Amino acid sequence: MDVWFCSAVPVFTWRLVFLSSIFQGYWSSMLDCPLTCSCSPIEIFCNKSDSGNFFPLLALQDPASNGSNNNDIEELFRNITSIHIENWTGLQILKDVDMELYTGLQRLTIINCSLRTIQARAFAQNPHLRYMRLEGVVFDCGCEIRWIQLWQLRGEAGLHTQHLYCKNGASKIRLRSMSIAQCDLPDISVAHSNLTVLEGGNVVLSCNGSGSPVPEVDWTVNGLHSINTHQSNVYWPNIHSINLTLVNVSRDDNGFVLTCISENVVGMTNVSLQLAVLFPPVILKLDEPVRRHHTCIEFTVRGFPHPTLRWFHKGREILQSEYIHMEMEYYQDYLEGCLTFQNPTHYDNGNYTLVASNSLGSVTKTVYGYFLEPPFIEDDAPTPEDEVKSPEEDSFGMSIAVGLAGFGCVFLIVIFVLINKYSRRNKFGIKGPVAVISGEEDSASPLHHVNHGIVTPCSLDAGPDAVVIGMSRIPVIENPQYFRHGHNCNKPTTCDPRL
Ligand SMILES: *[C@@H]1O[C@H](CO)[C@@H](O)[C@H](O)[C@H]1NC(C)=O
Ligand SMILES: *[C@@H]1O[C@H](CO)[C@@H](O)[C@H](O)[C@H]1NC(C)=O
Ligand SMILES: *[C@@H]1O[C@H](CO)[C@@H](O)[C@H](O)[C@H]1NC(C)=O
Ligand SMILES: *[C@@H]1O[C@H](CO)[C@@H](O)[C@H](O)[C@H]1NC(C)=O
Ligand SMILES: *[C@@H]1O[C@H](CO)[C@@H](O)[C@H](O)[C@H]1NC(C)=O
Ligand SMILES: *[C@@H]1O[C@H](CO)[C@@H](O)[C@H](O)[C@H]1NC(C)=O
Ligand SMILES: *[C@@H]1O[C@H](CO)[C@@H](O)[C@H](O)[C@H]1NC(C)=O
Ligand SMILES: *[C@@H]1O[C@H](CO)[C@@H](O)[C@H](O)[C@H]1NC(C)=O
Ligand SMILES: *[C@@H]1O[C@H](CO)[C@@H](O)[C@H](O)[C@H]1NC(C)=O
Ligand SMILES: *[C@@H]1O[C@H](CO)[C@@H](O)[C@H](O)[C@H]1NC(C)=O
Ligand SMILES: CC(=O)N[C@H]1CO[C@H](CO)[C@@H](O)[C@@H]1O
Repeated sequence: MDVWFCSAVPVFTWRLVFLSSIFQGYWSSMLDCPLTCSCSPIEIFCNKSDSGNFFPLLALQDPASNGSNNNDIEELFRNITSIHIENWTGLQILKDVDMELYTGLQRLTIINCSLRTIQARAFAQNPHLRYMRLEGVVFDCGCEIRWIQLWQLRGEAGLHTQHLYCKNGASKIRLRSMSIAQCDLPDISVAHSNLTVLEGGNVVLSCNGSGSPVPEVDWTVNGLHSINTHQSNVYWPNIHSINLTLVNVSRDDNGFVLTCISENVVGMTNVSLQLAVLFPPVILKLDEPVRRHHTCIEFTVRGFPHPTLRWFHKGREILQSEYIHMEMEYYQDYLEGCLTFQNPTHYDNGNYTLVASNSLGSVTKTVYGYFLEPPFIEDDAPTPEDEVKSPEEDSFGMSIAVGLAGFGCVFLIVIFVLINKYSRRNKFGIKGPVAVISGEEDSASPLHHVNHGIVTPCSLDAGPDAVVIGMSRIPVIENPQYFRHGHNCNKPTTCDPRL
């Protein structure tokens, strides 16, 4: 932003004199306050008569320091929230260039100046302006100030509480009662409401602005990806028409909001429509399973209309269950998510195929999912490879199993001893050694391993009076392989009740 042009005219005098102590540091090194004003970082207050015909602007002190300080200067101007001008007899017109630097302005007071008009859209860059006090101001009646009348009627910027006047030749009338022919807000009409178009297609969007004075019309296309051209035409007396042509419409414009603006000296109207661009699905990402809270095959699919997703494994469609299900979220025309597995086993290893389809097409992609090595089927002692699988879990599970088994065995021995000692009745007996129950029959089942209890390795084939109730199950040991570790206790040395 070029600050220098604003201060080009009568700035030199200010610069010489007014180096106020209000300014500190680089503030004073860059900008000066107008001579007849007093300034603070947030306010410009001018209550002394001045005959200059310009709006008070902070003056750039050292024009040579260009570019590098622009951000600081912008911030200096943005920090000004209040401007007060009084008795400035030369100030007749307020223009948008006067106001556009003060982007943070909230209050503007103009008293006893000879202001005759304020440009329409003068405050286009002052979105925070919420109070304007215009006292002792007599405008020139005319279409140019109709917008102020509309602001007053709408109660914008506090104008509805003020007495505003305009001068029509010799007579001074209330602004409220000013009546100007052919001076109204423009109307706008667009051929479409929302628009749906196939990717690669072409489309023409027609927008008419009408009114008196004849408005300017334009489409805002900032950020639009598709190639676009504008073509305008005026239909006398009062229609300005503009065609926006989009060529080879891009999928990146799906959801884009196009706005047509119609503007004349009285004000601006606009209308917006949303573009929907249809395109067949693409699978942007399909990753091998990763272990998080659950195990997840991550995917990103894009398409519009939003595609439906199906998964296949070993030639069969995967039906959602509590063990395998899909979680996903929509973001514009993207679908991102996970095919989630709960405690997958070697049984789940294999290719997973994602099929994404919408009305425009279908696409597939396959990823190999490797979860676990198949367990050993042989009944022998566990091999080291088996144990390498997940060391921490193994050792933890093993210590629990061994502990529980040991406890069970000791308990049994105690019971056995007690029984032998106190109950010599011959009907009571324990048949043979401890039964061994193999876990292998469970281990091949992929889905039934969650939370299934495992029968204690030391379960006792006891008679009806046996006291071992409660010992028959060891809770929640997930991996069937742990089970084998638990078998240690069936070795005669540790577990034989006859010991
Ligand atoms: C201008 O404002 C200052 C501070 O509010 C005040 O002291 C001074 O008297 C005013 N000058 C005039 C001419 O009103
Ligand atoms: C603008 O105001 C903010 C806070 O109100 C302050 O931190 C910043 O230093 C000011 N900038 C300048 C250039 O005065
Ligand atoms: C404004 O100017 C008029 C004459 O030009 C003067 O009488 C009046 O006191 C001034 N008011 C202020 C506040 O400076
Ligand atoms: C406006 O100026 C007139 C003279 O031109 C003066 O009498 C009046 O007091 C001024 N009003 C204000 C608010 O400065
Ligand atoms: C724009 O105005 C022309 C001329 O009156 C008319 O033919 C056309 O249908 C209008 N288009 C829209 C979108 O209103
Ligand atoms: C246009 O699309 C937007 C967003 O999808 C929706 O809110 C609006 O209601 C639609 N307008 C019409 C006229 O269909
Ligand atoms: C805009 O397009 C319509 C049809 O799509 C056409 O009738 C009209 O002449 C075009 N207007 C301009 C200004 O190109
Ligand atoms: C349309 O755009 C796509 C990319 O968005 C490009 O690959 C293709 O060549 C374009 N087609 C034409 C006819 O320009
Ligand atoms: C459209 O008009 C509304 C209300 O007047 C306004 O808030 C919005 O900023 C305008 N949009 C554009 C792109 O100018
Ligand atoms: C998985 O698919 C690949 C090709 O995509 C194929 O080479 C491989 O044999 C398949 N594996 C299985 C277990 O089906
Ligand atoms: C006169 C002056 O300082 N000119 C500088 C303006 O900024 C550019 C880059 O920011 C410098 O290269 C000029 O020397």
